[in-house]
Amino acid sequence: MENLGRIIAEGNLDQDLIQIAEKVKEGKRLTTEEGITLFEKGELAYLGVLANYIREKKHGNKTYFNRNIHIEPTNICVFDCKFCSYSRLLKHKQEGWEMTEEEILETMRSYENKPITEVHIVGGVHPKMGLHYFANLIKKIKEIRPDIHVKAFTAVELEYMCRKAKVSYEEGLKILKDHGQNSLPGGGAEIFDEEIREKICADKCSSAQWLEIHETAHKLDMPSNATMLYGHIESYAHRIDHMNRLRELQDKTGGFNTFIPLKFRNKGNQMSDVDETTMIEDLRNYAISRVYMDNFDHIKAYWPMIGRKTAQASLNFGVNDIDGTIDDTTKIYSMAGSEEQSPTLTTEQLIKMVLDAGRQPIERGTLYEVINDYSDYKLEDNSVAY
Ligand code: V47
Ligand code: SF4
Repeated sequence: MENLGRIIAEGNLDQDLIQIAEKVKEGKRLTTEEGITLFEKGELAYLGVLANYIREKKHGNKTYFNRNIHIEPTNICVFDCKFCSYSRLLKHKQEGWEMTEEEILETMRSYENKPITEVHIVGGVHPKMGLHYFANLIKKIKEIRPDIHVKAFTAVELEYMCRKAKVSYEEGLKILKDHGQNSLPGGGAEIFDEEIREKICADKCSSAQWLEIHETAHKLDMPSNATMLYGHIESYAHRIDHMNRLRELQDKTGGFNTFIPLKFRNKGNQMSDVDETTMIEDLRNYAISRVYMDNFDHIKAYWPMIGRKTAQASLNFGVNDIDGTIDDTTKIYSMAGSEEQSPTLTTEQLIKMVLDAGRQPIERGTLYEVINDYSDYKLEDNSVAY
């Protein structure tokens, strides 16, 4: 608060940046041009002050995490996204993996005595794993673990499943919901600009379809997340355009929980010649996301992708959620070259990360219901199991 006031009062910054700081202080929404100005002219320290002001106004020091696992049923995929290091085309099937239904259910059973609250199910788009297969799988997962929150299937997977099953998005989502699916993750959004999308992921669901699927889910009371894949061949204007389309849909439905910027990682994919962004740019991007996405309650730094150190630093640049324990159950980012090669954090490590950043660790459910407030946790107690 004081810092924001000082930026405005001192008046020795670029006039556009001072005006933006004034708008932020008054709680006003930024325009497209102002968003682009932040990217072009905003230095990290300035952006941090703005983002922190909003973060603390919305959440104080509260920083959320959860106890979760991922299930990636297959990495065989009919699509060919240029940035993807993880998938294998159907014709190279022998290089990929396909979990059987029994293997997936066994994974769930192996967590029977562990206090996880969420399973995140996403994978490649496999022609043999369709809508009804997945609906029944979710039903069986819920039989094993009735209380678990099932956050499953990106809009890319859903578009394909519904098309193959010849049902509308509404019908398809309703079937999944009736079998126990609770919400949708934010993947597959990439960058909505049609020209860039054509270059990096031409053959999968369009931007309009991604937005329509999320809108339909929200109508059915299935909340969702939103992502943005940044730091490849897009411009700052493309990032702001992406955020505008999400901001508009959020105005309409209010169904998004969290915005998750995803840094492009360049190992082992068809875009390895594109350099990765610097940590400074990553923090700037989090901060601008916080400032620009005024109708999103939460901004998440997904630590298996960005690395735990940058995730911790991001807590001073607008981020208020660092995802969960993961337990080494996802390969998407380790295969793309993340520093986190076996992503696992215990609850205690997550608590320490947040406390060391001077924030308040809160264990949440998927929909941000508070499960445990660890603000007064003493690290030497060693009392949190798992
Ligand atoms: O859609 C794939 C991205 C996404 C690369 O909703 C890449 O809570 C960077 O969306 N470099 C899937 N990114 C993951 C995802 C996600 C992850 C964690 C939490 C949530 C949530 C959602 O991963 C894909 C794509 O945008 N991705 N390859 C890469 N080389
Ligand atoms: Fe398939 Fe998803 Fe990888 Fe694209 S990002 S190739 S849709 S697994």
